Amino acid sequence: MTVTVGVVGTGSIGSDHVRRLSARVSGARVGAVFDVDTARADAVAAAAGARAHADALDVVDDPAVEAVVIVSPGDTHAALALACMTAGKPVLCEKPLATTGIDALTVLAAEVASGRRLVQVGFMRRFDAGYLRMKAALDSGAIGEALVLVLHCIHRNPAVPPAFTSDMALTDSVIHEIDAARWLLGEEIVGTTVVRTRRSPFAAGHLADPQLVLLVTGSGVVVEVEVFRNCRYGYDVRCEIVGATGTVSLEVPTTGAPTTGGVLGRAVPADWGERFGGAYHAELQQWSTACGPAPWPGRTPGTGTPPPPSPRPTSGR
Ligand code: ISE
Repeated sequence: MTVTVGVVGTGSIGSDHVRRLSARVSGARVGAVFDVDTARADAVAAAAGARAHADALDVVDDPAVEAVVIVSPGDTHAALALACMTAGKPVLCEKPLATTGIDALTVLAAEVASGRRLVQVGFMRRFDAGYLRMKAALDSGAIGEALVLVLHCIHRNPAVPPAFTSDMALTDSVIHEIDAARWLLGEEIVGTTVVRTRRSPFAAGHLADPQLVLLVTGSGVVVEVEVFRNCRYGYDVRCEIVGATGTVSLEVPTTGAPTTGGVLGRAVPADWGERFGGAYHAELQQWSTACGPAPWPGRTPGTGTPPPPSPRPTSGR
C-alpha cells in the first residue's frame, strides 16, 4: 500500500522531503507539489513524477493526494493545516505550526473538534540518533535518578537570508530546543527570558544575533539556549543535560576529518540537512507509515501518528 503525498513548498527542506519521499521512504510517493517559484516546483515535480499545482490548496484538495507535508513559509502553516483537516487528510507540518499563539490554538482546537489526530509538527530531533541516545540515558537514570537540573544548548547556523528576523530566531530556530526540552524532560515550559547579546558584525539590519534564551520548566529545570544565526563556521547544534550525579551530551557527529599537525580534526556540518538528514528520513518514514492503512489500537487508518506516551508525572525532571 503506497501513500500518495502532496508537498507544499519546494525550497531547500521541501525539495529534500520530496526526494526522500520519492526515493527512500518505503510505502510513499509524491503525487503533487506547489511552490510560489513555479519553475522550481515544475523541476521538483518532474523529477518526482508528480503534478505541479498552481495553488497550495489545489495540492490539499487533489483527490490523488492522501496526506500532505507543509514546507512553505511559517506564516502560511496554520491556514494550510486547517485546510488539510477540513479535507480529512493527515498533515506533517514543518515547524512552526503557526507564528502566533492564537493561530496555534486555533489549529489545536480544530483537531480536537475533528476527533482525529491529523496534525504532526516536524520536530525531527525526536528522531535523531544522538537525541534518542541522550533520552535513553536520561530515562535510565544514568545521570541521577529523575533529577535534571540544567540543559545547556547551542544552536548555531552559518548564515541567514537578509529577511530573517529576531523573532524568527525563536519561532524558526529555538522552537527545536523548546520541543526537545519538553520531550526529553516530559514536562512543559512555564517561563521564558530572552537576552540580547552584543551583535554579530554579520547580523543584517536590526537582527538581534546572537540571543540567549532561558526556558524554565514546571519543576524548575532551566534550559539555556544560545541561538546564533551568523556563526559562519558551520551548523553546530549541541545539548548537554546536567543531572544530579552526571551529565549526558549529544555526541559530536562522526566525520572523516583528520587530526594532524597538532589540530584535532572535527568537520562541522554545513547545514541542518546534513546534520539531521537521518532524522528527517526516520520522521518521514514513521509519519507516512502511520498515514497508511495499518491501524493501531484506538486509531482508525490514516489518522496521523500513534498517540505519544502519556507524559510522566513531573517528578523533578
Ligand atoms: C530551520 O528552519 C530548521 O528547522 C533548522 O533545523 C534550524 O537549525 C534553523 O535554524 C531553522 O531556520
